[in-house]
Amino acid sequence: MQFLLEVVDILTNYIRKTFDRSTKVLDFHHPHQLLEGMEGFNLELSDQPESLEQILVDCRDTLKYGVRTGHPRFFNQLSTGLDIIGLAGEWLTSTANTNMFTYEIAPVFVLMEQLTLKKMREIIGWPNGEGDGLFSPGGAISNMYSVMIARYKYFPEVKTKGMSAAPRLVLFTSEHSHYSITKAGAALGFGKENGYVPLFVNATAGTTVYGAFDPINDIADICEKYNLWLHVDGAWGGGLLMSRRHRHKLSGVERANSVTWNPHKMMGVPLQCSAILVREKGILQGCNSMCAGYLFQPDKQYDVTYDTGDKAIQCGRHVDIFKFWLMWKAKGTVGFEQHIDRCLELSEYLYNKIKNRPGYEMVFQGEPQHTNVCFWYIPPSMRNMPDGEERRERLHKVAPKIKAMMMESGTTMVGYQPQGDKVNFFRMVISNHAATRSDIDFLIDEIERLGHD
Ligand code: ABU
Repeated sequence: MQFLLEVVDILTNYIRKTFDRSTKVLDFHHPHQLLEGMEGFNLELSDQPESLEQILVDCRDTLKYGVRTGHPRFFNQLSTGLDIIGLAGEWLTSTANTNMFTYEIAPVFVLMEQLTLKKMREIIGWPNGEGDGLFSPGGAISNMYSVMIARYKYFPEVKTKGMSAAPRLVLFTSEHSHYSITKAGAALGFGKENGYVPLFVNATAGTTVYGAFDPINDIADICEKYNLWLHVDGAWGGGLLMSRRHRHKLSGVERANSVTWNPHKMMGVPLQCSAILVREKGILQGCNSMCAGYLFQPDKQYDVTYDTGDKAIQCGRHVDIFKFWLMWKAKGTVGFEQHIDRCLELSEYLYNKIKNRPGYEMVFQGEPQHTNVCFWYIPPSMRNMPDGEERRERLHKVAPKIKAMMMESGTTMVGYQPQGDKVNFFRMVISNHAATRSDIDFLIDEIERLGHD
């Protein structure tokens, strides 16, 4: 008990400092430095047990050399923030240490999952919230589920006879969609050739880099005409369904056959929390069930339809639901709406602040649809350079250089990437409800401080 109390002390100190803006976002070290061992902190495993005092030091140092993703100035990822209720939910989940595969060992969590998924389906707009779903280990796996069940829907015999039971299949997705769609296609035997049979269309609601929303209704019209499975990847943008002001960006989502929606992104739920939601009831079970007799005995004393584990491609499944359910209880639907609206207002503030500011060029014209604000910072020495290859080459190096200095000084973090023919640019995203306008101002000052040549 004493040991646990000391761990709690370490954790609460960490949390307090995470929200203190005078604390750094990270204390960067290169991999070789951490591997060589820091003072009192050695990653090597030992044959002999270490003392509990050393274990406490290991806990403290693990946090010390990590990254504070809940810090109000951490803008690097789509999943940011440290929600205190969600965190309590995660602690409780670990304490319960159970598995989602059967009602037998996770009765309360299984019911919470069912009820929460139904609520999400109602918000999507499927009649009476009917349908199916699961929480999975991340958006990429949720997207993979959608491709699997689409294939099963049209060619169910693939489950027992293999891919030779289906023609050569092809799926459609946009250039800006998440790479997990093509990854799922590669893993599941889809190709890219003309002449293959079209089966599946992915529409992205909130692309990873630009935060763009595909026109779901237009795509749904084509899918209906050609009898194709429509999946909406709302891993990033799904959270906007909670907002009366912004949900129109997913207009038509109720026409999808399946939807990926990651509460661990825009809704601030601690990692991991990703749902695959399906309009047709029973198809997940049909596609994936193997009826393992040692686990899913049909003659248990309760209603075994609550043994939801056979719907999954995993066997053991982590309890991802409790923290989300607890946050929903604590905030109410209205609290999630406020969170989403606030993050979008902050990104609008950033966009308005930099769109005409000397030294900034926006990557795409017009207001961002999501919280993604994509821009180049042009250092003073480059501002009068003519367009051309030399400028492109120099500009390509600017964001990585500023980012490296940011990480080494530990003050803030923001992502960058190239996209298509565009050289490296910053992608600013906001999903952390601890961030304020002052943090946006800080980021701009910091880019200008570090980028001033
Ligand atoms: N699953 C996409 C996450 C990418 C990001 O956080 O930036």
